[in-house]
Order: sequence, then structure tokens, then C-alpha cells
Amino acid sequence: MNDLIQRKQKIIHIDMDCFYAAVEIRDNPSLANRPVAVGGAEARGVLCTCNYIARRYGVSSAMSGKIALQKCPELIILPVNMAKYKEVSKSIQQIFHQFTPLVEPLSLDEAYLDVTDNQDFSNSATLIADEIRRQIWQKENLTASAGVAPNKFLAKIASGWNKPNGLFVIPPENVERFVVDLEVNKLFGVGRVTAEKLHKMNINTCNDLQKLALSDLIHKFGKFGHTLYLQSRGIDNRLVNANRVRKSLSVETTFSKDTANYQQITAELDNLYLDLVNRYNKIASEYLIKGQYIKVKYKDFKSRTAEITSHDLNKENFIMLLTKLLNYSEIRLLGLGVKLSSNDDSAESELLFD
Ligand code: TTP
Ligand code: MG
Repeated sequence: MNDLIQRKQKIIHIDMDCFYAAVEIRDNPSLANRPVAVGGAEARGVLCTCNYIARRYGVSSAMSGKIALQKCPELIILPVNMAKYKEVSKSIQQIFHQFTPLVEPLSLDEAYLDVTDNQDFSNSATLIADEIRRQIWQKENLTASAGVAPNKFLAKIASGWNKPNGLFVIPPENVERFVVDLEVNKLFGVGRVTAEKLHKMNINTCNDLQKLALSDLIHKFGKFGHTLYLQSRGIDNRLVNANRVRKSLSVETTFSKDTANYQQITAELDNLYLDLVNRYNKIASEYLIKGQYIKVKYKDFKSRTAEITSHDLNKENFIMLLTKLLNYSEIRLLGLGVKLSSNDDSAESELLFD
């Protein structure tokens, strides 16, 4: 299909509110009006998440417990109870599947649903999203936020628009108006590095982005330039993938100028490493690490990767792999990744041998 035309679809993105913290507060209501976080309280421990009261103090996911307590001395930090969150996750997945078989979970608390062909509620995705939120509340006593839009990237933005316990709808006829003022760092695939690069080019909103020719964007961002071109116009033709199993997770950056400077490259490795840790933390309960790899693209566009077996995310491994790939030629791109295996694989094989 012509990818400049949005395929006709109705997508709902559901995201539970402050998920781990909300489950803990539900199970101990005396915590309801206090700042609560879940994660490591020890000196080097990192928070998984916190409730919205704690967020007012500047506490956030991936922050060290120590810094969080400096910002909010009354913060209650509870240990992680993954088995419980997984159970709730299963239960909300069951609700999703009542409305469509096309459910793509992104993490324990988040999923895309394609309800294009659901005839319930006069085929209104908005009413379906409301009903899903109602059922989650009724069954689990937890709030979820939902976004409804003609595609995945807009639905995901929409679910965050009225968080917590909110619903936001971007009907097809509002897409053009909605994206004009949308900040580029909200776009799918635009992380810290790309956002900085765009800001340096004086591009802050999709409106700014729309002024660039496709050829310019491809020149500056490679293949991703095409995605940027489409997203800035509110178009995203990715399908909801109900059978998705992650095999790997990676982050990468293209240097604004090719470089052979070791310090510059390792500084970027540090940044990418932090990004990767954050991304992995969100899915850590579902996937185990079985290897780490690094990718380098040289000035002449040739790529090489180096890999090591590993069961955790270890920065020294990446630095060691980097030294294997660096020669004296300049590089244009650096990527870090982990190879994953599903956490349930072992459980399944145990069952098979029972
Ligand atoms: P999120 O949906 O990103 O966050 P949240 O549900 O806590 O809050 P929000 O209301 O903004 O959606 O992540 C879901 C869960 O994943 C979160 O409750 C805890 C876990 N998580 C981590 O363990 N580490 C992280 O860095 C992040 C972002 C999340
Ligand atoms: Mg959430």
C-alpha cells in the first residue's frame, strides 16, 4: 500500500497507572495518601516506579532510592513483588482478549489492541476503551489510562495525555491538527540522542519537521528519516502484532560527525548503556538476558558486530566488545544490545518434563 496513506484501523493503547506502586497501594490502603515507590531502597538500589503523589516531589522511575529520599524524605519504598504484578498482568490481558484477539503486550502493564473489526458498542473504539477501563477497575481495583487513535504511535501518545485514570481520543479527522503542535520527542523511535539532534536543527514540533523534504530527512537520519517524515504527518502503518516475541533489545546512535575519538565513543557508550538499562528494566520480568552485543558501522557504511554470552547487563562487557571492533577507521554509528530469551521458556520446559 502507499505508505503516505494511513491504513484504516482503530487502535487502543492501554497503560496501567503507576503499575507496581498501584498494586501495592491497593493491597495496603493505608498507603493511599502517602508518597510510595517500589524498588531498591539500598544505597545503590534503583526505583522501578512511584505513585503520583511521589512524582510531585520529583521522584521518578529509574532514580536511585538514595536520591529519591533526598527529594522526598517521607517516601515509602516497598520491595518488588513481581509474582503479584504478573498475576494482575495476566488478568488484564484476559480482559483485553474479550474484545479482540489482536493484542500486542509491550510490557506487563501496557498493550496495543486492534479493535477495527470489533462490532460491539456500535464499533466505537472509544466506548470499548471505556469498557475495558471499567472492567479493569471492577476486577482488579486498579486504574488504567487509554488512548484511542487510528494508529499505534498516536494511540500510545494519547494514553499518556490524560494520565492517570484518563482517556484521550484522537479521531482520524483530528490527526492533522493534533500533530502540528506535537513535540518531536514524543515520536516513536525518537530518544534522547535524536531529539537533541533535531533540537540543534531548530526542529521542536511536528510542524517544524513537516517543513523538511523526505530526501533531507533520509540524508540526516537514514532509514529512520522516512519514519519521521510519516509520523510528523500523523501516519504510522505498523500492524498490531499479537505474536510478537522479543529476541533482542537494542539502542543505537548515529554520530553527528564520523569519529575515531575513543573518548567520544565511550562517552556515547555510557549514554546508550543507561538507555538500554532503562528499556530493559521495563521488560525484565518477562525476558532473561542470554547475551550482550555491540554494533559498529564504519565510515564506509560497513557494519560489524561482536557478541558475548552473558546473563546480565554489564557495562565492562560492552567496553571489551567495543575494543574488538575499533580499529583506526572512523565510525558513524554505535549500537548496544542484549539477546533475550522468554522468561516463560524455562517454565514451559519444566511443565513438559513434569
Ligand atoms: P510504566 O508504564 O512506564 O510506568 P508506570 O505504570 O509505573 O507509571 P505510568 O502511570 O506513568 O504508566 O512502567 C510499568 C511498570 O514497569 C512500572 O510500574 C515499573 C516497571 N518499570 C521498571 O521496573 N523500571 C523502569 O525504569 C520503568 C520505566 C518501569
Ligand atoms: Mg504504566
